[in-house]
Amino acid sequence: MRRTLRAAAVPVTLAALAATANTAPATATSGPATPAPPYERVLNGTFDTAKTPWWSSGSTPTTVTGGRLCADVPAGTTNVWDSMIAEDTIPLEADQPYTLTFTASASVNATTHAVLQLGIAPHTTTFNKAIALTPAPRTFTVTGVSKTADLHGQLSFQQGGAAVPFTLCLDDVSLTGGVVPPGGGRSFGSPVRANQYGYQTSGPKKASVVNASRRPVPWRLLDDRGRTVRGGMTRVQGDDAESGDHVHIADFSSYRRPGTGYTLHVGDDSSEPFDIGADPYTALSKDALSYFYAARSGTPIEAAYAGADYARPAGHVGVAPNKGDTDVPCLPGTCDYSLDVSGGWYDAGDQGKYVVNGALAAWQLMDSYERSRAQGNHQGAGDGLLSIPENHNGVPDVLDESRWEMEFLLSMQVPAGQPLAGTVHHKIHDLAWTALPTRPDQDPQPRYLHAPSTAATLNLAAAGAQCARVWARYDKAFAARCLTAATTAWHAALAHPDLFAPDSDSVGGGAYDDTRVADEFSWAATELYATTGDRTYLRHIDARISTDGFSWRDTDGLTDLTIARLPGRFPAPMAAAARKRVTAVADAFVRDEQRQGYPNPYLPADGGYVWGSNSAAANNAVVIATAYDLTHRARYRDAVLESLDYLLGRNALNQSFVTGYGERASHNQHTRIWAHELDPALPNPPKGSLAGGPDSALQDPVAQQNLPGCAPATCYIDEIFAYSTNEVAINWNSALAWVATFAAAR
Ligand code: 9MR
Repeated sequence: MRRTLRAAAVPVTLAALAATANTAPATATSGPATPAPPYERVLNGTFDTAKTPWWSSGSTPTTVTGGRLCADVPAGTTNVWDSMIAEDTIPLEADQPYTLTFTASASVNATTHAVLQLGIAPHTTTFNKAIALTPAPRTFTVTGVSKTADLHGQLSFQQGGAAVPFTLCLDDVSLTGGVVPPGGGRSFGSPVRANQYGYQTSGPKKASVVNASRRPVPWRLLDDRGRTVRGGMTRVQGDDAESGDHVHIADFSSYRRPGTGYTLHVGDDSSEPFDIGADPYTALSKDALSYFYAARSGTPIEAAYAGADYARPAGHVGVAPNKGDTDVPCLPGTCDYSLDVSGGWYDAGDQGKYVVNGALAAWQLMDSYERSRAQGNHQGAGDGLLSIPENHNGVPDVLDESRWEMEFLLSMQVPAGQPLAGTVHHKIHDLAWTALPTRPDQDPQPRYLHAPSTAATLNLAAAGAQCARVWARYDKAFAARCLTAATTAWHAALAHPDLFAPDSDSVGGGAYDDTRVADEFSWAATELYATTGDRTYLRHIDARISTDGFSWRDTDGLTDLTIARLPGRFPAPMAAAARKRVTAVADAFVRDEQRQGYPNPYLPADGGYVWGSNSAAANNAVVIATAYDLTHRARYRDAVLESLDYLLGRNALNQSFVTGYGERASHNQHTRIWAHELDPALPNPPKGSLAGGPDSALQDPVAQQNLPGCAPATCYIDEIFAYSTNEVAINWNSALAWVATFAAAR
């Protein structure tokens, strides 16, 4: 139940909210003061078609009928909050009046309580008023003054303890108040934005500076003792469309003295501090890869490896209250067997496990290994580098870690003798969303296998073929298992090319829907050909990399990246063509990065940032890095390092998106495990966790409440319920790990 959520640390944005709330709203300089506009604080109070983001207690099912929200209220519950209809994450300002109006009726004369309070401890109340309902709809008004500034306001209608069951209908719910306009009151700190972690001694060193001047302005680099060690003039980059900022670039690349606590100054403004060092990225590579151990399912996370804060009992090993994952049935009506699908990594802030995303993340770790081996990079191909149970076992740690997922992926294949044998279940997850926080071993939800999909089947074929290749030298039996599963999956996909996971299947887990699988066919054929040399796969290899990049849904680019990684295994003309395309796309990404005020290699054609835009940035950096491997041209390597600058703070938000890396680093990511914002006894996500990043489509209520009107590059908030901008996810950390490992000097 939501009421168990606990106190939140006050995020920076709340401080901004409080500060803004204390200043009077803008008024005309003469004449009577203009009253603050009545800002609407409720999302979807008219219930025209949908009920989101409203929710109700399990006891109180609701439907939207005739443009109203109607609820079946049970009799005989104990507490008034045992029957609730509510909306969460309503921003409240301290000392501001709020006015609620709504229309309501009940099938019998009954009472509800209209309550505005914090949805998390200490549940500070703005108003709590008993409302007498009648069969005839009536309109009510309730007012109160908020005592606190908090993003976690909760408006609810509570009617537990009713003597007889009744139907309650609500409409035209409106809550107005506050002086901060929706999307206002945000502060991004200093206009001088640098990589808040560290620059490589030999690499580019630039900061982006928001400055209205049309002419260059002076900058100074200060060391940790406040001495100016270098100075220069900015270059005027100009108006930056994605952020709306007018940006200058300060370039101090020529400064090469290692040290800590440097700051870049323009006028009275200074950047967050940063280091300059020979190898800042070995640490990031290690931390980004260590994320996966902390996210493992099916095994206790041990303090000896993860640190005491991150230790937890094994999740989903068939021990109550868990109902998975050792014997998981199919969703009713889809099959009549059950599978042991324990293990793998939890996908993200939720505890679902999804084959398409898991295979991409595992592939990316294995690709990092293959790349590192080919390039002699110890960090990505060494044993004993990560703090995991399998270190010092003679196998590179990154392979050990990816195997944890591979074993799970193999277990998702439909067994021989069953209908659709050889295809792969799309996903396994909870029947309903659990509350935040929920530790994996405490998840009480039933879990189900969802129907097989062609996309999942081809993902297993691709990752399985790669698995066979990379494990051949370390564990022949495992390599053989991977290859058998991959070829079986391939043939099953050919036989069933149109099993599509629906986009509507997103309750209790993500949909990961994908109806275009030509790209997965090509990628799987590429991996299978690279491993086996069997020419029958060649005619299926037809996808190409493009400036759309790649993702769990669009894997076109992985065809060319694999060919470019392993040119000797492909016919020479294919290898030459792939190489040409990869470098051309990398050139475009470098151009995109350089023509923006902030060095993001992701510049979508429509200007909008997608859900998980940081992974798009990191994956585009992977393409640029691959161009470096193909050409050894320094400009590609420099562009990769600047992409890391973007992720680590040189951006429109002055925000490092990597936990533990920088003064203003994301740490309230959406996760049920490391939900420190909601329970101070829990840790923040582990160091090296990447947040999803700006998403200009505002796809969750927190984003809709707090980010309307945001410039695309600023549509981000470090708040735990903002899942569309601030989730952790395995495919995002795999991209970060790949890039950081590339950048690591060892
Ligand atoms: O990364 C996914 C993104 O591309 C989609 O737009 C989004 C909505 O479908 O889902 C994202 O994946 C989430 C998944 O559905 C459930 N687990 C958390 C994932 C990261 O937010």
